[in-house]
Amino acid sequence: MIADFQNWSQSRQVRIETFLEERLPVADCAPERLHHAMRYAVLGGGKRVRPLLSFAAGELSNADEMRVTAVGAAVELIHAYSLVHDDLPCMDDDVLRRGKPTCHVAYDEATALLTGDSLQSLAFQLLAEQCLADSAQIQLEMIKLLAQASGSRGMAGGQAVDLASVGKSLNLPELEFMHIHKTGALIRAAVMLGARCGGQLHNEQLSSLDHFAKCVGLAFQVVDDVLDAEATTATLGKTAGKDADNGKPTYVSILGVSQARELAEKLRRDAFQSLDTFGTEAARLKQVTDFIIQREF
Ligand code: GRG
Repeated sequence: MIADFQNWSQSRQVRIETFLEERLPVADCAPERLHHAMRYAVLGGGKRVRPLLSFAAGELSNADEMRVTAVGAAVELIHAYSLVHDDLPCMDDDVLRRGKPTCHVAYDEATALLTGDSLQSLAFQLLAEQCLADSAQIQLEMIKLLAQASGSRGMAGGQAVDLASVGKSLNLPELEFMHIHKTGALIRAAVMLGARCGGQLHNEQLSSLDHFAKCVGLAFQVVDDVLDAEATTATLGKTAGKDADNGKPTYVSILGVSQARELAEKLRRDAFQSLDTFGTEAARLKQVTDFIIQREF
């Protein structure tokens, strides 16, 4: 079972990498520095958990793999843009990402800003270029879904709340609100977009899947907070202990490590329960969830 998941995830990671490699502008095409930085920020790193969720959710609706590859790659481009901007001195001011210098360190701040902007545009270009669904109406809904998940009522909004929370003490519901947006919105989009690449699911199935994705998004962040508190910079490939140093409220600062781990386990149970309606078809989604919760970086 473990070997089976490794084979499955590696083949999808390679597919995403190849697709991104081919769709990103070549580095020797003008403006070379910007194109070089875009490739630097996206290729050759990252666990690609969001595309893995898209592929696994796509299995629930018998989705075409090429469609899922396009949506997984688009989500990954939005994710890469968010990391580049998050690392900037005006935000988290970090020097290490995926085990290498952050984009603004390797290039410069202005290039990093433009890199994030261009990756975001490329994500939507990919969604517009590729057939993603059986009807144009569904395809438009899918593009809107990613736009909403990335924008001020999704990831960017969550980042705004995060920046405003530095040095403040948040309670658990406030922390949850922040992470449902900052981290959770894109994870939810990855799941829902993957599923929508295939045959139409019932509304009830879509809402169960959305609840699953919400739980996984929160569990992802709880684990991220535990890793930030417990793992080393070498393992993480990014600066460990950053949240505490920056005076940011986290699940660990509010609950402590042991209760934070219990919360991740509770979210896992809740997530799995909402997949009951799909029976054995949801096995892959459960495996990806466990990969997210058991990850060490
Ligand atoms: C700048 C608009 C804007 C948003 C930034 C998501 C985010 C918002 C910032 C990232 C900062 C951060 C470390 C958030 C915690 C959760 C997270 C997204 C971790 C990194 O994701 P992984 O573990 O990274 O999937 P890899 O490198 O594997 O892709």
